[in-house]
Amino acid sequence: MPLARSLSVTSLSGLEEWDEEFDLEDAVLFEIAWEVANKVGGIYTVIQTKARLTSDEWGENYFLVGPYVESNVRTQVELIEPTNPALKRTIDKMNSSGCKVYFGRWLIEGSPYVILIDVAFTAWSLDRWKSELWEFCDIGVPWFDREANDAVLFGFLTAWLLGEYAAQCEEPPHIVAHFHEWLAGLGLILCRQRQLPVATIFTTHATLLGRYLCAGNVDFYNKLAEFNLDKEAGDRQIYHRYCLERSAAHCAHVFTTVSQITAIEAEYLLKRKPDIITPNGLNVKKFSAMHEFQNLHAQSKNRIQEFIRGHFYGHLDFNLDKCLFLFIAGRYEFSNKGADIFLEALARLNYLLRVNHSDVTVVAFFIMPARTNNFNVETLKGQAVRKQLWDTAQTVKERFGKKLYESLLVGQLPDISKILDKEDLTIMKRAIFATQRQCQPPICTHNMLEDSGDPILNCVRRIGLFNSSADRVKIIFHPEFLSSTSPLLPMDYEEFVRGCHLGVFPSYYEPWGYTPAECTVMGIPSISTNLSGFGCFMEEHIADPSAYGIYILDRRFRGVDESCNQLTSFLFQFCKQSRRQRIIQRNRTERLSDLLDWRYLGRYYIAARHMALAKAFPDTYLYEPHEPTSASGFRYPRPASVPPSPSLSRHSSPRHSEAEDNDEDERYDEDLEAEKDRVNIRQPLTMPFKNKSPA
Ligand code: G6P
Ligand code: 1S3
Repeated sequence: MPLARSLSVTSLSGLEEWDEEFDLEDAVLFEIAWEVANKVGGIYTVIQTKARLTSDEWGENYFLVGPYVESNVRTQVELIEPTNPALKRTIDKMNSSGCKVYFGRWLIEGSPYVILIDVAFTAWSLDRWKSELWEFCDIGVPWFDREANDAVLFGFLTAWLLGEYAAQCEEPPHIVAHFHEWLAGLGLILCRQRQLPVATIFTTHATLLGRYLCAGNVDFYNKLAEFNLDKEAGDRQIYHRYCLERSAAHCAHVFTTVSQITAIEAEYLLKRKPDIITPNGLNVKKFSAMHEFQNLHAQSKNRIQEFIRGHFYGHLDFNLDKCLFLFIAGRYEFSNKGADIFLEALARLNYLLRVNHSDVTVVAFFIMPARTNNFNVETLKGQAVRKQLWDTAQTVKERFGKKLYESLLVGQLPDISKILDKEDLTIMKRAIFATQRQCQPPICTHNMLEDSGDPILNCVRRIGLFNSSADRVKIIFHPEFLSSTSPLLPMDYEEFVRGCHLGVFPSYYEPWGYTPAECTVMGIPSISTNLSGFGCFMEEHIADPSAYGIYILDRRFRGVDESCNQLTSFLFQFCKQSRRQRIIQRNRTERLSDLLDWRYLGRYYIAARHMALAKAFPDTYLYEPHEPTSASGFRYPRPASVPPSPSLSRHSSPRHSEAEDNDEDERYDEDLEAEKDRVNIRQPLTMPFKNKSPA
């Protein structure tokens, strides 16, 4: 018997401390997902951001497998010849048997190898493979479900690839194949059915039934144990997809999901408890200067303010310096993403700001793509008017400057009363007249195709927030993802997030939720919920999340109205903060970014692979589960420095002046304290699920 190699996860204290004995040299990792080099949703972000870390660990033995989509390949992939001889033989053999398999480097950080399979090219095998599927496991895929047909083709082709690769290796290989989501799940089922020498992992990023049930009007979390699963899946015509998902979860050596909340969902809906949670990380960019992200906030905020100047032309009766930018962004799932309760809370916030005579104005952006027919005229006009005012100011300034210069040349101070002549005044008056406007600034920036049925617009109509002068809360619905080439708001998503003050994501269904995580690593506070994977993760690892700008809304144990009141209270408290308090809070938020870095969270993926190797190749690998120690269950402590609540501010004066608010020295004091607060996240964390050591 070969020497058992120990795969220890007891040293979760840092990747550099992984057991020296552990030798991956002859093991090969295939990671298979429909979103490899193919952006559809969040799984793309998982794979793309994790690639660098996984490439560092597996080097030449790491291969991502995805579908071949020509437009993606043209922009993201450099096609090359495979360097691994067994893989080259595999691809050649498949291509000579009627497949089209491409090999290349994905041009992202870590430049991982990608194997891209053209599923349409092998569509001639679809019926045969579907019958085979029916014969061996009674799953019938209907002809009209295009996505499921693609899943069948992709599944048979990936299993073919893995089987052929195993056959082409001179020595028996140790293959790990990590499959993401139901669309890739059939490949895993076939690996087990064909008894291939492959250690398999299945990760679900959201269960099919969970997503469908939540999108309807169902009290999902309280009814988890009561659903008649087959019937619910059948009623929604997704029974075959559900069967593929559930079989993949059961066939896998190791089953994982992205959060504790989705683990509970999986246990009820897929009937298997995940072996380990693999939370989603990000590639955290560290700035050399500590305040760079604060400066970036100020720069991006200036650009958003410019947009606001145009959008509200003629109604710019609020102080932009006292204006807070809030936003919600994501796929347009009105209630799943919590846009419904956000709007309701904004209406309540508007009332509170008005009755309290607050001088703060809130602009709430909704960035959710819907069907549109381009930008609307009124919105474009706003930016044109702003540009014209700017040009007018420049023209007058130039004329003014010239007169000033000429006067100084002859040794005289100019006559201030004459420095602006009649023409200057006429140009300026004309420009001011152009800013007159009969209507209110628009809510929506685009012409909506389904205006009368649109849930956001209908809700705005109901709550009556129409951007009127009296309203302290203004709403802008941008039903398209942001782009730096937009004629309206030329910013990409990252720049926009940096310029905002608070991200609001009160989701009802959110297995993980990258949006608040992205805010965190950019140092922007956010609101998430205890029904989102991110919210639960932060709640578990931070003693006082709101002190760090991580507000977690209770949507699990409260009714909708109560959650809405809590959200209103978060928003109102946030509006009461002074600039200095916001700066301090952003510093704290940014300090959490290590917690969301793949360099740290990647260890859960490593543990999952070790578990799978030990289960599939027990003679060669041994998995030693991590035993909780006193150091596990690590939490970020409450910050030692000043609390963010205005009422508890360390300043004795009841109200800060603007001068104080702008006192940037405070930032540095806070940063010195921050160093004391900064904790070493390389300490071990509790592993929520562990498997047992092999007998
Ligand atoms: C950053 C900048 C400061 C600026 C502040 C505005 O911290 O470095 O110069 O004053 O942002 O913060 P606010 O929360 O008011 O947008
Ligand atoms: C899913 O994508 P979604 O936005 O459809 O997977 C993401 C990555 O794991 C996750 O962040 C998200 O919550 C899920 O919903």
